[in-house]
Amino acid sequence: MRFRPLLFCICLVGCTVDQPPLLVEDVVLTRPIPGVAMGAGYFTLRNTSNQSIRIDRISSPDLAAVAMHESVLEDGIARMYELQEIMLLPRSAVVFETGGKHLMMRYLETTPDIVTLQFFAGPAMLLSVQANTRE
Ligand SMILES: [Cu+2]
Repeated sequence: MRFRPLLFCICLVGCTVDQPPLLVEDVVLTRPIPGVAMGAGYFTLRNTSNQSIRIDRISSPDLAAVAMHESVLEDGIARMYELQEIMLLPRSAVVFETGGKHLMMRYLETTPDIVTLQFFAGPAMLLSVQANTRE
């Protein structure tokens, strides 16, 4: 019982010193377009480690469905493809932005003000972030 506060302090120090290898920055989640209940997600994913990171699924408990897409121009026509995975090379970043890679988000009946996004590599959740939805 006497040693518990000390152990707690050690844990706190350890947690703050360790920088997570995967970061997400500048998250923008658009609210649903009327009639289709779809929104888009944009952000920068940053791998701060010396190893590659593969993300094969992004999910959310606050949304009906989430998919990773990429927009491409083919013969002047914009098309979207679903991405099966995102590979982040060591110490690199991948940007999800308008006209490129993006998240397609299918909303539930009510639009949440805050959405949690969970990034997975197989069964392992690498990162969980919360962001506000906006027009
Ligand atoms: Cu899309």
